[in-house]
Amino acid sequence: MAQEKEKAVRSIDPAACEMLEIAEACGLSTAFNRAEEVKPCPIGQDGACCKICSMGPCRLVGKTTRGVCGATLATVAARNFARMVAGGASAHSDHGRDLAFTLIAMAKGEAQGYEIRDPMKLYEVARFMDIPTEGRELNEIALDVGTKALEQFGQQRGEIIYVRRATKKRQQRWRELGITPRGVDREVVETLHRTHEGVDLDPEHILDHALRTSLADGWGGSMLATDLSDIIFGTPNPLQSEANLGVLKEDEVNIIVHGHEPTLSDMIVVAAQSPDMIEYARSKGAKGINLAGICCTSNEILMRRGIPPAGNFLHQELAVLTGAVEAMIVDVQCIMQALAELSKDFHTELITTSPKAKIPGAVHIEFDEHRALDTAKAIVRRAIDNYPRRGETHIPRLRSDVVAGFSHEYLNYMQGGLSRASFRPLNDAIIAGRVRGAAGVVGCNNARVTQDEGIVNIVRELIANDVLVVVTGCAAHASGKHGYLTPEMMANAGAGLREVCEAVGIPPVVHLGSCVDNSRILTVLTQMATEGGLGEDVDDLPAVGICPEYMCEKAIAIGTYCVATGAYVLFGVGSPVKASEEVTRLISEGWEEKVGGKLEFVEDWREIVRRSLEHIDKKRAALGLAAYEPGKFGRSGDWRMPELLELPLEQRLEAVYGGSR
Ligand code: MSK
Repeated sequence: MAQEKEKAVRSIDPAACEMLEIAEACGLSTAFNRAEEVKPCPIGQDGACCKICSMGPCRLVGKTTRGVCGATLATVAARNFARMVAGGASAHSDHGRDLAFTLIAMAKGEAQGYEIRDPMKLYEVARFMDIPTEGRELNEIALDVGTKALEQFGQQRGEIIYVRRATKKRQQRWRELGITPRGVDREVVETLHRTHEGVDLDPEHILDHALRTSLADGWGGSMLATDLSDIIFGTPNPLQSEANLGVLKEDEVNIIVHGHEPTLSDMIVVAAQSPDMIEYARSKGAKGINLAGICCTSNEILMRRGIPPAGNFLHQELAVLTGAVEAMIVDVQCIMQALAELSKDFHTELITTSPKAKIPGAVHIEFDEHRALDTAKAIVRRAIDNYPRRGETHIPRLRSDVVAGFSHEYLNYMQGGLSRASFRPLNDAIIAGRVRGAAGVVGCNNARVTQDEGIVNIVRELIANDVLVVVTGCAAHASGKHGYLTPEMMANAGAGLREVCEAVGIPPVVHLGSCVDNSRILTVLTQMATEGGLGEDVDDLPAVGICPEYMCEKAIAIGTYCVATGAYVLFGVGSPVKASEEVTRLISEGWEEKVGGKLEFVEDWREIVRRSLEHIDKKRAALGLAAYEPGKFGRSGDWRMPELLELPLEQRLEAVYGGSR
């Protein structure tokens, strides 16, 4: 499945390589060396191990083609896959559920420190949910929105409300296939039931329900998480920041927030920026308090508050290794248990905060939104108290400028201002061939492949071939660390794409947010499909989804809901259903016949690029668009580039974004 790696290619990020040398010199373990020491089980890796009952585990390899109960390889692989989707959908959706609880508490005046930061979005969501707004107080509307959102999780019959946002054609297709999600929890529970020993034993039937469960995530839990976050914390607008371990500071209290949820981290930002906390930090000899992020908690506060990311998934241990982190505050998801052990070798305090997630060896300070600011201040104070205990430090001097935080609302706005906001300019650019197509590059790092290599190479090749790229999750952090989230990256884009980016004022690689914000990609794709000129549904679009370095179940759920929405999705690393040719075919050609999208696992990033471009060109041809011609466009705006690249970043941003930053 995954490629065997030499130590020299553990990462293409020089900051990571620098820290890994230090880890090695100190004899400290990280995921990078553990991935070399702990060999993956080849049977489980390929989806051929069944361990859902105690007659097993049954390993379906060689001449063993059935388990003790008679389950076939295809049934076993399909069950394993469906359970991954259910696990991923649960994680995103529980995140969304908690935001509904926060919104309700806030509306009742019980959530200390929170306020509605985007009332426009509240009105928009309320109208969408058929909640009356006229003559009502914001908090009354917010209470109804939160309650309605919460109902989506426990709903037993009917359709979750957000499927109405899909194209009419797509909604119809889901209904005909019987895969429209009824309620988030219902679909997840049904997956676990169907994949229990001796229930649903038809691989295709199991996978149909995996599609339904994934839709409950993408068009349910995740989309709600995004919308409710925008209401509570603000809808992102582009802003400037920096990325990589070099954002840590030698002379300030460094606090890292890590995980996925914005609820506590947003309050940590408020606490860390409060004058009393800054004064307290100074009293301990620090010049101030420096916040940074890891994983998707980082994306949440990057795109709304400009807090710099210290890195992606595989950077979490490397941040502790700098010796400069006073506290690492974690919530849920993607948090390595190894952090607790590693932190003991430094002064870093690992603090768990979610009632759902404890780590042996970590300090647990439970977060409760009813006393959010008090909890945040207590945590920040604890980090400050830890500053005098700091020993020797080693912070790599590597950081890159980033422009982040493009919500789909802002992309609309950029393409026509307040009065004519639309996706018309982008659609026209694709129709004309200036932009060849679009790609979403998303997902994690995986210690079994070279960190950032797949992500960065794919992004580079796509923009050079005039494909507009949007990024989320740890792929967004990889793009940021390697300088791809800056306007100057236009210089590496194909001439047509560069021209469009200059005209609209977007970089060729657009930061769209966190993992739950992959729902923003669904919204963008749907809007492109309904705008006109590019077919009638998402599967007509010259667009692809790519997850080059996936690591967790959430990525599988995301990939599956994108396929169910009509996208061609390519994953790197290796296939979790490789052992079964039947399941491999069912999720690719089989799903393409059903829903227009397909899922493929391809280890080589070059082949991912090749298949992506081939697919985009095939869709262009099916739409009757002119064949893509590199070099045909791009002369009208090129004159600005040399001049722009001479300018300091601040002035470049001003020239590209003007007053809209
Ligand atoms: S954080 S799910 S490693 S993208 Fe969203 Fe990164 Fe993957 Fe976690």
